[in-house]
Amino acid sequence: MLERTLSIVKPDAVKKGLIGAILGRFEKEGLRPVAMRMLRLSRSQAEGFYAVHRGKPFFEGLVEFMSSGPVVVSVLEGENAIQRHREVLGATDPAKAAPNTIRKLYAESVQHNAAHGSDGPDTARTEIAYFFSSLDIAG
Ligand code: IDP
Ligand code: MG
Repeated sequence: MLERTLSIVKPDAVKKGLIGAILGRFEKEGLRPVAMRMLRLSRSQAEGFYAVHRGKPFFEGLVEFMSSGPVVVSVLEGENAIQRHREVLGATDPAKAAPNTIRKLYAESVQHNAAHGSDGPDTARTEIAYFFSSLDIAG
């Protein structure tokens, strides 16, 4: 099934010059960019994006981190894009991520973990709409 997912290169990876490596890897895996933008999230924009995690012990640190520098947000399209993107991304905690996944290769810690990917069809729709209007999507 052709799907779209929301992908973010997080501030730690942007700072380390890994935008090309990460997006290039997704392209090699058959996940084609159909919309893309670089921006710096405000604290309230980061809180809104991660609203589902409000109240968790890591929420404040996550918001601080996600608004600490620029990110690259993109919509990636492909067969089973949501699950495929999560597989290539690897587990949230890089210590538990499979070999050769983005997080195993590039993440520093469970918080500074290089990239984000939507976790299901409903969140993909909501997250894509958080950053892009239908007119922004070229695919
Ligand atoms: P995911 O990004 O793999 O979907 P989520 O559980 O949705 O993981 O958590 C969102 C983000 O919050 C993670 O990617 C990571 O940056 C941060 N995070 C999650 N769990 C922890 C934790 O236990 N400590 C610190 N940060 C965390
Ligand atoms: Mg998640």
